[in-house]
Amino acid sequence: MNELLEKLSQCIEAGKINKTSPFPPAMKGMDGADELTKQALDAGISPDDILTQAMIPGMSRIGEKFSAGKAFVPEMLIAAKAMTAAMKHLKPFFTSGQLQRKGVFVLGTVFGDLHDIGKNLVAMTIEGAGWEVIDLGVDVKTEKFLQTIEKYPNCVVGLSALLTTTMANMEIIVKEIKAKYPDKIILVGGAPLSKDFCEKIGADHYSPDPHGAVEYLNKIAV
Ligand code: B1M
Repeated sequence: MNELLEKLSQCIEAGKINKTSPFPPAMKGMDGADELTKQALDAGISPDDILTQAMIPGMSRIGEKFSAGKAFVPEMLIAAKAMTAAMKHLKPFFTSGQLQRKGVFVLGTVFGDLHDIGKNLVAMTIEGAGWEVIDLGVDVKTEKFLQTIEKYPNCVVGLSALLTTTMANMEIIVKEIKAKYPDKIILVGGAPLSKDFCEKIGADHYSPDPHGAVEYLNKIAV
């Protein structure tokens, strides 16, 4: 792989945002994701190669480590920040249509539930995997999901719940979405959930972590 792309991929994985960022200490003073993405574009490397050969693999590696318990929330957050710094340079190519997203993922924490740390990690990881993420936030009512699906008819929906009490609200949302859009794919997650619960409420997939969500989305992306 091109040396610049190799370095950029390492910066995303390690959470090296830019030259002045102090983390990780071993990369102090070195160019980070911000500078390297700009350099890659200036060197004539296509935005698509930068995204698919450097950024997404870097984010994917940290996601795999997180899934395996070899990386933790702060490392995921800082990797996502490095990804955002790189993504800033690619935004104009998405806007112009030169770069295509894999799809639209509409995500929210179900109504009655205010927990968003895990949901935000899922959002960042999925965005880092090349999807457009519409994050509806927390305490999201069924109506809001339905309105957003109307706006993005081909989207995949993601629901997060952290409380045993709000798992019941997740079931309401899934049932109402499926009643109106029987083919809509719904992915669910959150600490108290299980595969059995996912099947019971009629959702399509349960993932215990962001990486599993990305793996599933990549499988279903057309
Ligand atoms: Co809350 N809380 N909390 N809380 N809170 C828990 C969840 C709890 C287990 C604590 C406990 O009692 N031990 C407990 C739930 C018990 C239960 O129902 N089984 C609890 C409770 C009871 C409450 C309140 C009711 C407390 C009260 O007021 N009496 C209250 C409810 C408020 C509400 O939501 N209506 C409440 C409030 C809060 C705070 C606001 C103070 C704060 C939330 C801040 C925020 O999110 N902005 C908070 C916190 C921080 C927690 C704990 C400590 C940490 C949750 C967290 O962020 N984990 C939590 C106890 C614990 O987990 N140790 C607790 C880290 C995060 C990375 O993991 O969210 O599981 P997680 O997300 C993971 C996976 O689940 C998965 O990927 C993420 C990354 O691996 N995932 C998905 C999540 N969503 C996904 C979606 C997917 C796929 C994967 O696809 C769509």
